[in-house]
Amino acid sequence: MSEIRHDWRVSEIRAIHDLPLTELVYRAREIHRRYHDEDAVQLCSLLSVKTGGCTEDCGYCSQSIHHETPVKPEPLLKVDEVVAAAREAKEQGATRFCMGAAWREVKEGAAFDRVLEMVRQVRGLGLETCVTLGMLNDEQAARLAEAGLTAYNHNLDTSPQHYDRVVTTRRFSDRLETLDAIRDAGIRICSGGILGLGESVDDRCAMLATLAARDPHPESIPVNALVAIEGTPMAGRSPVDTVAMARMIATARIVCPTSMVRLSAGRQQMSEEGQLLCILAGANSIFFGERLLTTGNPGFEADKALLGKAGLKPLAPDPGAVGTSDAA
Ligand code: SAM
Ligand code: DTB
Ligand code: SF4
Repeated sequence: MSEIRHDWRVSEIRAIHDLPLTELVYRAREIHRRYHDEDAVQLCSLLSVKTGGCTEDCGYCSQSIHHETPVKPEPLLKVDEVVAAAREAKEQGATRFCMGAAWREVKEGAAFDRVLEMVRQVRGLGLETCVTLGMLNDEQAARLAEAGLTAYNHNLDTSPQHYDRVVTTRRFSDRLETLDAIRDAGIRICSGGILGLGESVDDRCAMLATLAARDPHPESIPVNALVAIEGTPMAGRSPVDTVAMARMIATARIVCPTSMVRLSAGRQQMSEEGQLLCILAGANSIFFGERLLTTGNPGFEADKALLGKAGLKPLAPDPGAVGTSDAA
């Protein structure tokens, strides 16, 4: 039977998730070695190009107008500022650059035109280029594809059942529709979730089942640990257990063998050993640089030292993702 399946039952995923950690990690590594470089970790940098003032009410987010958080709304960055940050990330060793905007959805007009120009220029540096701009229609997805976008990030965040306890201003089905628009435009999908939103283990497995049901699987699955932000409804939650992160990552690796599984938000709250356990469990990417969107992340030097200590190397650029015609 093929290992690439789209008919995973939640109970099957749960059985894998609950294996003894040693066996779970062993199985994840077997799959990992078959489909991925054994000792390479992709370094991705992240930049908030439009911060705060978002009309959605996502319970975890510092950028929602529904919560009083320390984040001050800021206008859309200028193209040159973004390109300078992308160039710096590339010099440090990043091969992928992700730009986030605190929008409920993309709107036509000058702001979207500017984001398209950011995509063109970042892609022109020879970096994989990802954006996360909220909901999107077919025509907007096509324009992003034409600008050279590699991937679009749009997280499911949690299970369909738990979704309305986290966000009430949109539906889970809205998320799936945006994923369809991205796929139809030929853009790679980056979609994952967050641990620590009060979900059950079955919710985590149900989210993975929803991702795995997509054909093809999302090329990229970020696994975030909640960064509990002052002023949000999730403030004061206890930090996500590292072993729970490792279990989720290993399960994602087994259920979606070819996907990049990304150890995303929450690393600053983890020990070095905890982060390495997640990499051992099948994560092959980290966010690289001292900022995520509005919160901190270990800096370039700390991460180079961590990978060096573990004998891991930065993943080389993927010619399939950045093309060969770049004047990089
Ligand atoms: N507004 C767009 C959207 O929601 O799709 C893009 C930006 S949004 C900040 C990108 C993703 O970051 C969210 O889907 C969520 O998964 C993740 N995220 C946001 N705040 C977080 C937090 N405090 N802890 C962990 N992950 C978070
Ligand atoms: C993803 O899954 N995680 C990133 C990226 N995609 C856009 C965002 C993490 C945000 C963490 C909280 C913050 O910095 O505001
Ligand atoms: Fe934050 Fe994105 Fe939700 Fe807006 S849509 S509140 S930016 S996570």
